[in-house]
Amino acid sequence: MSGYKLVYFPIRGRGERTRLAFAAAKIDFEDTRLPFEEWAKEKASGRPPFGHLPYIVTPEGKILGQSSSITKYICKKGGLCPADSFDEATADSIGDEAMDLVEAVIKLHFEKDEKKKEESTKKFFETTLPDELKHFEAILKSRDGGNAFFLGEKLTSADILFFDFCNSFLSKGEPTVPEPLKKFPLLEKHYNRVLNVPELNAWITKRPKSEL
Ligand SMILES: N[C@@H](CCC(=O)N[C@@H](CS)C(=O)NCC(=O)O)C(=O)O
Repeated sequence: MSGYKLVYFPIRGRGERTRLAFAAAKIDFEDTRLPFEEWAKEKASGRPPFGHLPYIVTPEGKILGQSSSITKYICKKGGLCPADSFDEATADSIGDEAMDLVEAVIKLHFEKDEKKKEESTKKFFETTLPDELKHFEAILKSRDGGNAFFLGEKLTSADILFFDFCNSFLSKGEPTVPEPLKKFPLLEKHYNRVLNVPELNAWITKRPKSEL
């Protein structure tokens, strides 16, 4: 064990992106899956930064919260960050946009008003998501004609965060190309490219199954 620990609930949710980063970075970690009934006690301990999960504990005992920041930190540790600072910021911008989509899907999932949920879900899948995917495909195409990762030959946090949105939130964790991606051939190929990174594929095959 490397001494890293991830603390999250027993779901993919906002924690899976970091689990994928650990796998891609080839860094072992303790995958602590806190039962929901134990959350109140954990929150009261004051350990979770900002009072949420996930967080990681480093081998030195330092604690870091916010899933995107943790994911980028682990990618950096694993050499999965672009060396050029503009490329790094570009990777961040792709990851942030993907996380905006995750938050939109989570909001739809928890919408209590059934009529509003139905209308908003329709609008998201018919308009918002295809518009967004068009942008992601254009960005992908701008490097190596779209035949590599977002920032070129090397996998970065941008690929992991975008893949996690598609896999976890559109394909419900199944290793299949999500329907909305099928109209975007370069994104479809990118999905399979990330899925077939051996370390990611091994993790996805062995990880515990959960609905969310
Ligand atoms: N932006 C934060 C959001 C964290 C968040 O809302 N976590 C949820 C679980 S996915 C949580 O801890 N909920 C329980 C609570 O806030 O009391 C991140 O991405 O880490």
